[in-house]
Amino acid sequence: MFGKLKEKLKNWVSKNKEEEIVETVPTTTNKKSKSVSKPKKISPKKESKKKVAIEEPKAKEEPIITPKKSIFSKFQKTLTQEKFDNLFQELQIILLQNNVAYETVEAIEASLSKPLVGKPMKKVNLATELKTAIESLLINPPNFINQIKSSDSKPYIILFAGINGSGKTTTIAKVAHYLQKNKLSVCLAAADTFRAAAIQQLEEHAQKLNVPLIKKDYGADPAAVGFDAIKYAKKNKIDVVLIDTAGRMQNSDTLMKEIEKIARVTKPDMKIFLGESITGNDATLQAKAFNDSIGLTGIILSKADIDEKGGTALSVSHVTNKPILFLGTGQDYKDLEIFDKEKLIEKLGL
Ligand SMILES: Nc1nc2c(ncn2[C@@H]2O[C@H](COP(=O)(O)OP(=O)(O)O)[C@@H](O)[C@H]2O)c(=O)[nH]1
Ligand SMILES: [Mg+2]
Repeated sequence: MFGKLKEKLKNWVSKNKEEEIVETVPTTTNKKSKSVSKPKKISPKKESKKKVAIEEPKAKEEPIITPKKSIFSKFQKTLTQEKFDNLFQELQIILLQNNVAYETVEAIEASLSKPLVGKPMKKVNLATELKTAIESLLINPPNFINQIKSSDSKPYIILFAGINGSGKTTTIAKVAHYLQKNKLSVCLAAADTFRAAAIQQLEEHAQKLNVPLIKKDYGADPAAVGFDAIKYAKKNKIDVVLIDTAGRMQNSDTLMKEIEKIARVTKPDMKIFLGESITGNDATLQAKAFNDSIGLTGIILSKADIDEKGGTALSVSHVTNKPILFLGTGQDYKDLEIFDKEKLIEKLGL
């Protein structure tokens, strides 16, 4: 994750640091004096002394290094609003190109400008301030297993929703595996009755994981499948019911009404939106719409393993005010990473 973004941010930070460039001033040809014939770093103050020392008849052009006239070294004392705006303009493009949502970019601008504008140039640490600004957008999730184990809900019901292909079914299998590893029993509800293949796909996972699957015929009422699974879990003292649902676009009224009905009937303890990390702003908009419709508990972003940009992971919590619970990092059952904002920030390399 962040392959592209990390590099761009690194460039932005180093470009805007006080740098040095080579300027040409006359100096001596005396080869014996290494200190004079070699390019040397000198400060603007020392420069005048240097010029006196090199006043010799056969002077030739030789480079010396002086501070570069970058945004941070125009010999200004403070970072003005205007300078900040220039500086941020470039960062804004980088962030938008890497899938950070517009309103999240605005939030980063607001939290960056506070500590930077009016601050002495020399004291500005762009990387640290940017890291802090991004960190403030992220939410660490509560402990998933503890939440389930400490709940009075028996069984504990988790509903998964999202658009087609976002990774719901695969993630349900991963979560079932994770719950099993933590000594919680699981059953799966095949409430994606839209496609026969979807029921079969979940059935294959149920067999591999050795967990019960509750299903009805293709085309059956998905809410009824969920209801039956809960009944089964109660009867068999199963700890957790994971409800798979059909993919639906957030702008389909009928299908959004359907997921609302499933949620009404099954009364989930957790409602999880499955988003594809790589789809960027689309995933953020979808999460927002699903949150408005059913009120999400949290988000799982799949395909983080193939996301070079990473902006969705930085935006989705800020836009919905809901935590990312896990990141999907591959197609195996083990490829489910508990979301940890410190770990994510570390990957940004700031
Ligand atoms: N690389 C990668 N692929 C994933 C991940 N999660 C799901 N997939 C793949 O995405 C495709 C769609 O997943 P599926 O679970 O069927 O999505 P659904 O339509 O939402 O149920 C499948 O080919 C999965 O193997 C992930 O975290 N990383
Ligand atoms: Mg599916």
